[in-house]
Amino acid sequence: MKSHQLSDFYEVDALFNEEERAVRDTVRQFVTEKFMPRIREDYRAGRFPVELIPQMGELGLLGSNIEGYDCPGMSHVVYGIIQRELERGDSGLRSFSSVQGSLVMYPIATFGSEEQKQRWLPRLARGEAIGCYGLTEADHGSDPGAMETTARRVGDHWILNGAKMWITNGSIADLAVVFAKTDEGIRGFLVEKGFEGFTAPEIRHKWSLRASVTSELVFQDCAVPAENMLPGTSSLKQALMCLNQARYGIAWGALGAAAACLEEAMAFAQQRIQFRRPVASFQLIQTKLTEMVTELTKGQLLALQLGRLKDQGKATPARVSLAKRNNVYHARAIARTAREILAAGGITDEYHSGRHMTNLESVLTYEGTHDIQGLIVGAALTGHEAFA
Ligand code: TGC
Ligand code: FAD
Repeated sequence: MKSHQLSDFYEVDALFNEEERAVRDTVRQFVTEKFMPRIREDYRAGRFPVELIPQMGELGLLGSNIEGYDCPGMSHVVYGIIQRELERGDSGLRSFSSVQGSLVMYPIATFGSEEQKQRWLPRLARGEAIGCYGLTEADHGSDPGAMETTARRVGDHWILNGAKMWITNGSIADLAVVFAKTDEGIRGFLVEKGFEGFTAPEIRHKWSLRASVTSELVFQDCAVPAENMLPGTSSLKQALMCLNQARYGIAWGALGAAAACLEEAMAFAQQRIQFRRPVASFQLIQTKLTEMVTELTKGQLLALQLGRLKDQGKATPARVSLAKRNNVYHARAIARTAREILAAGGITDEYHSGRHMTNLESVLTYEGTHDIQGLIVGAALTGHEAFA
């Protein structure tokens, strides 16, 4: 079976319209031609390919579903397809786009002042400015409402103190969207690179997402001008609204990583000879491949229907969490099974499945862990919150 038939077994892509198919092909070509030739070296070096950012902007891959202010204004399904094709390359490439679009441009577009939108959105869409999103702290991950970072109003400034942890893009960002506790509740702030009292040291030596920048954000009496507060923020709710956007993209993105692993495992199984036969001819390998195709296909149907619901304004947080939870979990299982089929070779970077496998460990954890997504769905189903 040809690889596109294998990774689209139920012809789900045939349900795409012309624009959706065109975007899929453009992003796949970009990833194949510009990203794949360099990912091994970037991953080994622990480096994000910043050189590709302007082209991502040109292609409309940054904040593709944000409208106005020179942003692409495409549908949520198109946004999902973009995330899927980026993550076929690497979860770190998709992370960059997720953070820029869903966690930086979305809050500015939704909670920002007219001046903030005009100043930042066009530059972020073009990739001329890079953003990051600071919610998590070292001691407060799943429970961000317990954050300790504070912002105190002094004259025409807010003074920020505290630290955020595990922040994607942190050290390369021109702008950090940071949530902090104030006397009036949790509010969002636009903290700019170079503000006195603000540093963003990079976290090195990761096993996972090595081609993505992860950092700490430290605020020591950092003075942020009053006009940099996001006026539409007043509680944790607005921070959580951003997460719905990014979790939605991840539900699609994980499918890209899974498809890449499936295709790699199948190609290997067909050409690898043991006991005088291709290993693809063994029953145990075939049931592994069947399981992989089954879960990928189910995930694709889930993502597309979620996308159509989102375009109709019906993607509730629980619907988004269900898809993020399911698709990442099964993508991780698919990547592990691919590595198993690749056997010894699969533990080296001659193959990509091992890289996807370790990346997906982060994806399962960030944007709310697998179990937190389960509790979000459980609360919506039963009416009983079980977080504490
Ligand atoms: P809780 O009391 O339940 O909620 C507070 C208020 O917010 C409302 N709400 C939501 N609104 C919109 N969307 C959602 N998903 C919402 N979830 C809750 C809720 O209705 C309430 O509103 P109101 O009007 O009554 O005030 O809040 P809680 O403190 O009990 O926490 C709930 C919980 C555990 C679900 C939440 O905090 C959570 O989702 N925890 C997981 C944390 C997380 O996902 N962090 C992600 C950080 S960003 C990241 O990982 C980026 S990775 C980027 C990359 O590289 O791709
Ligand atoms: P904890 O919350 O300490 O959880 C520990 C364990 O306890 C987990 O298994 C969890 O599922 C479980 N647990 C917690 N609460 C419960 C409960 N009530 N019931 C049952 N089990 C529970 N954050 C940002 O703000 N911005 C970013 O850009 C960002 N990027 C990231 C990039 C990477 C590579 C990584 C790894 C993380 C990133 N994060 C970011 C942080 C991420 O969102 C958190 O790691 C995640 O929310 C989990 O928090 P934690 O690691 O502190 O785990």
